Formats: sequence, C-alpha cells, structure tokens
Amino acid sequence: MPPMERVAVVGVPMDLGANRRGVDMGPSALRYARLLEQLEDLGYTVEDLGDVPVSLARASRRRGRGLAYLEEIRAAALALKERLAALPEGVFPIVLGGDHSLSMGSVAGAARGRRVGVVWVDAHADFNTPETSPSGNVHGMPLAVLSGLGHPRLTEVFRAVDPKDVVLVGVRSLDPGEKRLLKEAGVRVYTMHEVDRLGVARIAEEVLKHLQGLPLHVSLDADVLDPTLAPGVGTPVPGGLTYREAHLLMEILAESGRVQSLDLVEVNPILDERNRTAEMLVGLALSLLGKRIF
Ligand code: 6HN
Ligand code: MN
Ligand code: MN
Repeated sequence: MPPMERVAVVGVPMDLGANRRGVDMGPSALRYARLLEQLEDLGYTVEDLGDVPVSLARASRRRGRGLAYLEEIRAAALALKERLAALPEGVFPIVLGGDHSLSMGSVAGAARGRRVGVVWVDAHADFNTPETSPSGNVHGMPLAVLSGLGHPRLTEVFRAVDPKDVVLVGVRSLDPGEKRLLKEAGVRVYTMHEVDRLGVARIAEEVLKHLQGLPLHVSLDADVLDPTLAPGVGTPVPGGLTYREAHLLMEILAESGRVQSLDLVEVNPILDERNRTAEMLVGLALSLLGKRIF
C-alpha cells in the first residue's frame, strides 16, 4: 500500500493530443464512476483539486514540425506539473485524463526533480518523436519527451526521467521508428507476448526489481485493457489485458508500498458503453491504492 493517507485528485480535460474528440470528458466520467467516494471508503482523505485549464482550441490545424496543438498541450501539461509539484509531501496525486500527453506534466510534477521509476501500462509505448510519429498526435510522444527525446519546446520543461528507469507493460502496437528509439534508449518493454509467456505476477516482480529502491509513478492508459472490457478508448488494439491480469498487476505494485502517483488516462465516454471503461479504471486505481478482496 502507498505510504500515504491523503489523495489529491486533479483532472485534465484535454483531447488535443489525440486524433478523436471526446477524451476531454474523461475526468467527468471517472468522477462519475465514484472514484473519490470509493477512495474515502478505503480510508483515504481525498481532496478534489478540480481541473487544470485547457485551451479550447478546436480548429483542426497543425503547427511546427507536424505537431498538432504543441503550445496548447504544453501549457496544460505545464499547469499540471506546477500543481503537482506544489502538493505537500505525503499526498498521493491521481491525475484524471484526458489524453496521454498530460503525463508529461504529471510525471515531471510528481518527480519534483528527484529520480523516479515510471511504470507505463499501455497498449502503445508513446515513445514517438516528431520525426518518427506517423500521426503527429502528441499523445503518442509523452514517454519519449519525459526521457528527453522530442520537440525541444516539450523536452525543455518535461524531461524528468532516465529511460532506464522506465518500464512498459501491455504493449502491442509500436511504430517502426518508435521501436528503434525504445531499444536505443534502453527502456524495458513487456509486450503482450511476455504477458502470455511469463504471466503478470512474474512481470510485476521483475518490474519492482528493475526499479528497485525508486519511488514509482504508474501511468495507466485505458487502452491497455482488452477492448471488449474497455471499449471507451480512441485507439483500441485487440489482445489486451484481462480484468484479472490488470487487477493482479495493480495489487502486486501496491504491495511494494512504493507507488506515489498515478494517471488514469484515455477514457473516452463518447465511445464507451454505460461508463464501463471509467469504472474499470476506477477499480484498478482502488486495487493500486490497497483495496483487497479479503
Ligand atoms: N495513446 N503510436 C500511435 C501514434 O499516433 O503515435 C498511437 C498512439 C496512442 C497514444 O494511446 O496514448
Ligand atoms: Mn498512452
Ligand atoms: Mn495507448
């Protein structure tokens, strides 16, 4: 269980990094799925900090080297970074997305300049740069930016981790240039192939060992789950984590007592069925914060 008793929730209603609208409603859907109430039932003191401001830019336009909405995304993620960095020590932040580009700000803010391990649980690696990205969508780039690779406007404020302190779990969709960058940077990658061969329990133990001694940030992208469980995502990929695998992963990470911050991202209520994707992520957050069956 995390060593903290206080949780701060902050929303980032942003869809500018994705190519489909609607993920900006994710924070509402996650709150509606009773995240805060259920955390209180677990015994946490929970504060809702509201949402960080996000530009209402909507015109479809591209700027600077193929990146869509670079400045608007930078501003929102920077506001998030500052809000998290200003939290008192001992408060566990949960960031509600919004598209995954917000994690540039959440990891950088939670790290506060210190060394942290990042567990990025996602069907994708989000390790593109403007040069390797096939889409120009910034939500395919945040992990690269955090590792110091990408557009200088982003790396200058969000570079926060050593790529050797980053682990990916659940990956099953990589772009060619991104694959090369991951190898060069030395990121540890557990694809669905390893999930099938080794099982989630073994992977979770290896992750904890690989990131030994470091405080951990977990970034949970809803599309890591199988799309039959979590249909409310903009970039679904077949063959994802099952309900049981995802919960077991959260439970073992929780047992380490080292997780100190969390993102719940890429929930798109417009594409969802009866809010089940948000409910899945809320359930996983509760497991990560110590909820147990018995
Ligand atoms: N996400 N690799 C693709 C791209 O456009 O760069 C998909 C990225 C998806 C990002 O789901 O957070
Ligand atoms: Mn992602
Ligand atoms: Mn993804």
